Amino acid sequence: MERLEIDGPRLWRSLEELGRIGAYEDERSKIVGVNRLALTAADGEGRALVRRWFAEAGLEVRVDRIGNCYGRRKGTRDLAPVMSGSHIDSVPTAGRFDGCLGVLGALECVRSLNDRGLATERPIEIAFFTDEEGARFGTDMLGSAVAVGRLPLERALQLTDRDGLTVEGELRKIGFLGTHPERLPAPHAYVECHIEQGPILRAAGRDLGVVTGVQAISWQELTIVGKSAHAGTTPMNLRRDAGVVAARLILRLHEMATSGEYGEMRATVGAIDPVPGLVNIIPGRVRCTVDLRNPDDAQMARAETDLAAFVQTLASEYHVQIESRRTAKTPRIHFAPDVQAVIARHCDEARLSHQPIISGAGHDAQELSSLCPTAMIFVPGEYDGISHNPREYSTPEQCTNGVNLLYRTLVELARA
Ligand code: HGY
Ligand code: MN
Ligand code: MN
Repeated sequence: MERLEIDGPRLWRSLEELGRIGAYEDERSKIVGVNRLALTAADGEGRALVRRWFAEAGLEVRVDRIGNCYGRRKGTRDLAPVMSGSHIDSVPTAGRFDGCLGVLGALECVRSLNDRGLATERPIEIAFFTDEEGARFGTDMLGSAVAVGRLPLERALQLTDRDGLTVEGELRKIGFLGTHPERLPAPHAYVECHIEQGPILRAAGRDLGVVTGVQAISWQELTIVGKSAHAGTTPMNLRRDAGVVAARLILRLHEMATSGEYGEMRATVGAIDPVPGLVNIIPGRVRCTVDLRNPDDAQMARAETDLAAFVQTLASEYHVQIESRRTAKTPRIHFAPDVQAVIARHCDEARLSHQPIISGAGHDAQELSSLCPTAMIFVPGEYDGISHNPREYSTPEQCTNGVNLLYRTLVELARA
């Protein structure tokens, strides 16, 4: 079969059009970023646009009870579909590619099949999943985790954001509280195209990455309760300063991650909210988040245990209470070698350089891997692959290479 090619400019136009929804100008860098935080009006607008594109591509569209949106292209035989997709919700300071390349890339594969009038034996199903980022409701891969049964629907619908608004209420508000059952029947296979979001492929001069799996993720929210008091009159020995405890925690996490004692661990305290947060009052409360990543489950478990012990020593040393709430936990994931092999073979046939790479970020694919053989294609990024930042950027050529590989891989897997 002559080489399958997508319409690269059409893919790029779709990325640009979706990227205009929730666009904002970063006041410092003047770079245009994207803010389509999960289930906000902007996310709703982006969802409506992509759902319309699914319908215009002739897909059978459905929305499930957690707001996941699927589009199915019939096959010549009624078999389990080959699936592809990702997310279009974003962090508040995003670029145009994280997640969107995977959803619009899958759509471009369908559009290209339609252009050629090409039938596949297996149906091809594409999707965008709800709240992959977890930035608003606190746990990542929310929609795909419900679809595969890792998270119960009721618990997911009742999650709340900082203002106490629920997932269910916000889905209803944007018109995506669907009625279709949320548990996804096992696809035949799942392949996701995504930007690497890191420096490795670009630095190695590789065209693409064949993703071997995803590192373990552990998120928790700590609430440190000391005592608010006057910053001037309160002697140092009488203080119960929650801010100092948070600072000790941040430093300890940095030491743990850089010491090598926990393997290739990464640690981030991304959110720190001191209360009352005023210059002349000792913070009596601090809410902060802990994000741990580790490619080794045993090292992750050791780090979590040691962190919990350290938190206890801080509590007694500073006479504060510290409460920990786990908000996300996923193990190290290994993707299917045979799906990776199909991707690598198509890279070789297209004379595109590639290398195996583990994903530093979480993805919907890690949830789908519990249902079916799964793998991912990574596209390099410019500026050290920066992501979760308006500077996120992959070139039209890098995106076209990645989606061409997705296209060829899906068509091959769709042969019964
Ligand atoms: O946090 C992550 O790894 C992903 O961006 N949700
Ligand atoms: Mn993503
Ligand atoms: Mn992301």
